Amino acid sequence: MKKALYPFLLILLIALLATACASEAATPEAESEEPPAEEAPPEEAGEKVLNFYNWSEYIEPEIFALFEEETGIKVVEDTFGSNEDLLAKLQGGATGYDVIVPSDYMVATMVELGMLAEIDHSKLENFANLDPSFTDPPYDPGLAHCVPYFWGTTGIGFNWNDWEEAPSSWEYLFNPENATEFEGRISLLDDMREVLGAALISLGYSPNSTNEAELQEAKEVVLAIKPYVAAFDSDTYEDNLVTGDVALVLGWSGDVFTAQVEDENIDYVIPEEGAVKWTDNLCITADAAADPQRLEMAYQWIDFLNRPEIAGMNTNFVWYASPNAAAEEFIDPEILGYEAVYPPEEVFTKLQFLENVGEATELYSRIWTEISTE
Ligand code: N2P
Repeated sequence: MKKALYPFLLILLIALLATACASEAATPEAESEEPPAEEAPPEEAGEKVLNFYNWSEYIEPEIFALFEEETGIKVVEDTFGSNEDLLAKLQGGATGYDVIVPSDYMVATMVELGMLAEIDHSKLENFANLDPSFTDPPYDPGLAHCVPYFWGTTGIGFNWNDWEEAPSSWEYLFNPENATEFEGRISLLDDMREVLGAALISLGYSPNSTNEAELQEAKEVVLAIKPYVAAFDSDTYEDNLVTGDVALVLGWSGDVFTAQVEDENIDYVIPEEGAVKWTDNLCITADAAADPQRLEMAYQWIDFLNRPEIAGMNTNFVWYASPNAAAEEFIDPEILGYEAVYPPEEVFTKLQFLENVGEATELYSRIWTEISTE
């Protein structure tokens, strides 16, 4: 080998190593507070990449490989822990994400802000698989912008070792007398709308209240148990339930069930006063829609996720209910029969969506900051 080639080869080797490390950091399982996708690793010439911004632990990882095998498109996943984090990231200038997963009320906010593309249903072969009760939601009439991905509820996760009867009232979580017993072992979601929403419901108010006095009361409810709270955490509480580091949580249904798969003493209850239900949605960003190639890949990804067998496989992994009716035959009967995943009518009627509260969002943020700093 000629000496003159050495510097060139060295540079090539460094470049290859850098690319390998960078794509390692962007593997689907990697949960990261990494820079936004516009700073994603350089793509190899001709490589097709779709940037997916999803809730943490919210997809069966095998689906990435199946999609890539079939389409040649590599999905790079980055994760977030709350709708507010997602919004802040996009408002902070992240333009690289193609498909994102906001919940109901955040879809409405993002539509208002012009952040989402309109969806052409005729581009989605599997659109017809959706359960009709999901096709005209109040937050996105006629599903003009997004396609429902999963739905679930926000309730109380607990361990039967600590209870004779299920803690089926918000009292068990929010009454400081009960909370003292769980000092340092309570975990609440790191999510202002969910935490204040649950506190508001426990007081008999709407989780969408914009009344300052009611919100102040809700703040006091949360502050009263804060001394016993181990963490405000939306990403690792299910693992902490399994290790026993936390024992009483405000959590999302499927996350608690994935903990139950590890330890059958862990369980989930929707409190009798009612709770929040939510639908998370696959939406194409306005940025992606401006580029025909990105737009096409986004449709392919959303359609793939809506194939009955893929949607079924996804629910079997994450334990969240699927809005995809055709997926049912691929869902584990144990999950389908589980009332806490698919609540019966009398429970369902007590569930409420969080809504876009408009200008009151600032009030929520202020109160949330006061809770975290007090
Ligand atoms: C899964 C997160 C569920 C999202 N880890 C709740 N909207």
